[in-house]
Amino acid sequence: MSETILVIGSSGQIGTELVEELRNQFGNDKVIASDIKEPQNVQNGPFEVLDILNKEQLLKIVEKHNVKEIYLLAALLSATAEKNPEFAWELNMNSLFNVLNLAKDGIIKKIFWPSSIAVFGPTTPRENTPQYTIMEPSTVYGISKQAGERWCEYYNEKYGVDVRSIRYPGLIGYKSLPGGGTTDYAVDIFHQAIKHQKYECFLNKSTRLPMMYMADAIKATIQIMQAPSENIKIRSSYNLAGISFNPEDISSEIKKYIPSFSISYKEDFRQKIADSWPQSIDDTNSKKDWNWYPEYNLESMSADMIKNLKNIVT
Ligand code: NAD
Ligand code: AKB
Repeated sequence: MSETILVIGSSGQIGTELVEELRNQFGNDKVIASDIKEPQNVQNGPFEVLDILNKEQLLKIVEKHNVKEIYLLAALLSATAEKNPEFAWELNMNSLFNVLNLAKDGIIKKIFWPSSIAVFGPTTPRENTPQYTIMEPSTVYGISKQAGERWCEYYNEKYGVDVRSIRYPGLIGYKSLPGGGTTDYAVDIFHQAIKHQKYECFLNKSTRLPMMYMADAIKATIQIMQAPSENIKIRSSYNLAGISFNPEDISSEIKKYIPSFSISYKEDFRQKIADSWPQSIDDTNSKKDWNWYPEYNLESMSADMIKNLKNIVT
């Protein structure tokens, strides 16, 4: 049987788009989608219900499909994790161990596991945050991502596991909805602008955060996985930069297309999380090691979001 790729957490914001693009590039039957919940949209290819915390179920699916590469996307994100810290730790860490151990045992060959800008904390330099810097995350999500990075590097050094990782910024796309993060406002704002011409933002107007258009994030994810192993010099996780903006910047951009749009502000607990994160990221190492470059800026991203969402949102 030919080798396949397994995407775990395929029904989420990133998984929905990643499965589509992997299938475009490698063929529908080569990509096995899996999630604890069924996908909302029809995906043209195999799907398995999988609870990543169930090691036996994972092994069965890996053997059934001769899986050799895993993209592990199942996790609780920053805002949801703060509401259930113990479970967030269990899911975010044990999912990673279950997959790392499959590679350690020689059953699979390659892993993609995403980290996040949440690995940084209030003591990190916030502008142009370097690859190597102070990392004292103050959220359970950030702590789990930082620990995950350490474990990825450890498994690579001790057991030769080929694991690759990116510290994604907040991701924005029109094909799927975000799953409980602090940067979710930057997707919701487009939906509300088209539906109701107004948006109440849970972050204040000057909260500048690193963000990226989903098309760029998917490109980076597949690019780092396709790069020759010797080019991947960092086995914890790579900084990745796209666009930095605050709610006021994105609101001005939306007004170019929807002049009646208005934004109001009502901070909630996510403000404190956002205040602990960088405002912009230095991704020199990604550019140097595996030729990363982003294609979208705030203007082109907003234009594409609005053009596509106008056909979807009613
Ligand atoms: P999401 O919440 O949209 O999707 C996660 C998916 O995992 C969901 O479909 C969920 O049903 C599934 N899942 C949850 N528990 C599971 C379990 N026990 N077994 C199998 N599946 C399970 O998240 P996302 O935005 O797609 O993020 C994917 C990964 O990327 C996460 O590790 C996240 O931390 C990371 N990341 C995302 C962003 C972003 O802006 N979206 C930014 C930085 C990092
Ligand atoms: C979140 O807000 O939790 C995510 C992330 C930046 O990791 N989008």
